[in-house]
Amino acid sequence: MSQEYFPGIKTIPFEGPKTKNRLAFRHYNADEVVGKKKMKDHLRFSMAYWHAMKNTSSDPFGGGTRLRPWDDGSDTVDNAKCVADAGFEFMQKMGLDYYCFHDRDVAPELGDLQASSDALDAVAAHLKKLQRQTGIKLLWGTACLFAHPRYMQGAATSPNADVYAIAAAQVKKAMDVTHMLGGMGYTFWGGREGYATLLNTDMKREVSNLAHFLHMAVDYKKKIGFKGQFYIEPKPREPSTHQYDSDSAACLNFLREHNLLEHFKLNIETNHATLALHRVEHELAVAAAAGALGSIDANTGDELIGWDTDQFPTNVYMTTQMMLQLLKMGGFKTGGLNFDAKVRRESYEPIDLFHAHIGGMDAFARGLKIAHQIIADGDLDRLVKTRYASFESGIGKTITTGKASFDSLEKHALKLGNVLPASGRQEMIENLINDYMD
Ligand code: XLS
Ligand code: NI
Ligand code: NI
Repeated sequence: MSQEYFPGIKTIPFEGPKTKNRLAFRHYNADEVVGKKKMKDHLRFSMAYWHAMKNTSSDPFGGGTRLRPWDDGSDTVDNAKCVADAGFEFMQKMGLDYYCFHDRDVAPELGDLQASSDALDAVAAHLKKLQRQTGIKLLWGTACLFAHPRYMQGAATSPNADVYAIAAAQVKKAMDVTHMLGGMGYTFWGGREGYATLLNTDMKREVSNLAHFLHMAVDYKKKIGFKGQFYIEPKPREPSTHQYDSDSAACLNFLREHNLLEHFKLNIETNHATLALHRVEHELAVAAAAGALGSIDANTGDELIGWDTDQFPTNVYMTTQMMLQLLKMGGFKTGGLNFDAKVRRESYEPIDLFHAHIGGMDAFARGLKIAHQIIADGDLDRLVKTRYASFESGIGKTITTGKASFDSLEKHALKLGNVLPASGRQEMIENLINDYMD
């Protein structure tokens, strides 16, 4: 790395909650052990290349505002290498151990597929060198199957077979590059895999084509010996009106129906959960219950704006609930917390990228510590256990073990008087959680 792109900013230190230094961590102390693991191994923070390095902060009403001295805007391999240098300098200074990219973030899309693939190879060789120099790893790679006009009507669900073929070729190449870079995963986000109106849509065919696409990806993965984890990232809408991978439950259903579940886990994004009218902890719990919680795109939405604002997560109550779900399932295996988040359009200076990531990392560090303490104390767990205690013996146990029938339950019910469950104690439990929040 020759040029310094963030002059005047040093590696962000941990200084504890009392520091006045805004370029320091108050809570994230990478090597501090929480439970049995270091914070950095619990949280596995990752930089989203598209938002941190490439996003210009344009919005539907105006162009980009962001100062990005590492990008001259040209579609050249040399420019892409400068962006990569800046990215690795940023990750090193931030203490981010992982990154994620789309093929078209790291390298330019050129006139034809071969030229684009060659450019990607050239930049990937540079990324490999930077990974080796810094120890930073690729959490997952993916292909951008939503920006080019050819994908306006979908990629793996396009009504046009040639578009489908180009999408397949693009994913094949992105998988090759991810494999070459030792990527720990590969994500499928169905950017435009959905429809605007059913009037022109053969939904059954589109969904079935999507399943064939993913089966081909599984076959190709085996062929090249790629051992990384495949992820599907649910999102209900935007850019499509209706997306097929709308939420965790819909993805799991699709994967089961098409015999793909053993090959995929989910990459849950907070803002996508809320667009689907769920809380993120719901999406995490649904995925975890199916043994399919793989990774997290850490961000948050704005309750007053109806789109994917991809803001940095700062709400400790939310990160606590997320970490509770994650710790309960035993933590990440291949996944991590990828900051699929962008600084606001008004926050246009490079230093704002640091403030944003510091806030997100501190919020998750606090969430981790609090969730760990809640689990260690055991009060919450005991309350939940008590709530379901009637299923641990007697008639309840015959239900959980599958030994009950309508006949046996009727026999039991006829002996009962008026039955009410115990109070849910929601408010008391919320008060209990608040005890941990200061
Ligand atoms: C967009 C998605 C995207 C995926 C990767 O809303 O979150 O960024 O994470 O294609
Ligand atoms: Ni995402
Ligand atoms: Ni998103």
